[in-house]
Amino acid sequence: ENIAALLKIAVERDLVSLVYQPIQDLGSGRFDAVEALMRLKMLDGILVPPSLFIPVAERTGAILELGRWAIRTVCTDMLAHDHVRLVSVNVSPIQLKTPGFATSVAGILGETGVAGSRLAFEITEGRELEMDSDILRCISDLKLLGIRIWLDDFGTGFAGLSWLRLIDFDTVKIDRSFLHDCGTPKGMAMLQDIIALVRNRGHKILVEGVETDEQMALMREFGIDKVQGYHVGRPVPAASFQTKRPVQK
Ligand code: G
Ligand code: G
Ligand code: MN
Ligand code: NA
Repeated sequence: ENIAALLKIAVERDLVSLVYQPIQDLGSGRFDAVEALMRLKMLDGILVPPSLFIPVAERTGAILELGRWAIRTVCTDMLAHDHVRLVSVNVSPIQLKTPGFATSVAGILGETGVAGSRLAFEITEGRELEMDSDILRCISDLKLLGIRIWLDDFGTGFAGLSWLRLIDFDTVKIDRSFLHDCGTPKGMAMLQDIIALVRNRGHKILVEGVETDEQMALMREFGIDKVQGYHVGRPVPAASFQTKRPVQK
């Protein structure tokens, strides 16, 4: 339909872009990591939300070209921003399952001269795709390139727990709904349980959706490794990165 047609011309017509949202490391206090988020606009300039176009891109296979474009763009943006230590990129399980994906990533790293250790790939537990040996092999190839593997939106799907058993994620991102629900005793207990579960398995923890001073204080009290959310900073284009910090609050 409409979006599918748009996705076919998105790269060549410059309809797709990336914004970067800062991630703060609470241990060091540094804002030296960012998450790359894709933006798609229609021909009239109106933005299409990712919740609409990513599923279509996955269904039509357009995610493969868009994904390669995103990784290449992230790498070239990083060359101009030495102070950004790490960029996390959302990667669909469809990409991981495509033969040659890790090789094409290695090619992009080689051409741009960016070290794999400056990238993390965020994987969201798939709705329609199960973890299988192809994906596991791809993940181990990516790790050999130095790329970190993060689990995104943990706690929102059905597969998260089994993925934790199968994959040694560097960092697990706890979905923002758990932080937003922690105003009630039940919600707070749930957040603490999830944190304990992830921590006891040896993964670093990033909590998403930190919006207030109170939430920030709670994250410090809980010893959370990294935080992300409007309190830390909103997504911005690479051109507006600050010199010392990826993004101004
Ligand atoms: O800002 P926000 O609405 O962009 O992001 C919503 C969701 O869209 C993200 O959490 C992520 O799951 C997805 N998303 C954003 N950018 C990308 C991308 O480049 N690739 C993939 N596969 N998903 C993305
Ligand atoms: O990859 P993921 O689905 O987590 O993408 C992050 C999404 O969450 C993006 O759409 C981004 O705009 C949104 N987001 C980031 N920080 C906040 C926040 O503090 N509050 C809310 N409500 N949304 C946020
Ligand atoms: Mn993400
Ligand atoms: Na997320």
